Amino acid sequence: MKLWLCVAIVGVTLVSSTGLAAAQGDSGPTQLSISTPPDAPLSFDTDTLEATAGDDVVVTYTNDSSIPHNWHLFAGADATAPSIAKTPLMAGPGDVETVEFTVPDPGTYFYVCDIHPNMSGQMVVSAPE
Ligand SMILES: [Cu+2]
Repeated sequence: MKLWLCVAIVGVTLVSSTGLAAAQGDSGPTQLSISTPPDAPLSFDTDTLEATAGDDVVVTYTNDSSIPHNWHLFAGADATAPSIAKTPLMAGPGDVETVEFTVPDPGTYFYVCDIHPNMSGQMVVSAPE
């Protein structure tokens, strides 16, 4: 009985993940990368990320500095707007965190490190072609 239940759970999991992959197309979510370099420990390596509205994206943040940081995206021009997505604070160096979300409507969205307001940039979202 226990074995049968296990098989049923695995089967349901396989079916649901296959369905999800099909809905997103074969290529899966769009991958975006951002980091803090060791020689500029209070900055992001880019102040602009580009994305397409409606895409599923995975943002991978790599902290190569020795200072804790994160990456936090807001639904507006600054950090007073509602939060869209963020990675946990982390210790670095070499720590990697990812966050997955659906890209909002076309526009320009603010991102920042929650503990260093000078570490900021913008995600520029364009309409799908
Ligand atoms: Cu920081």
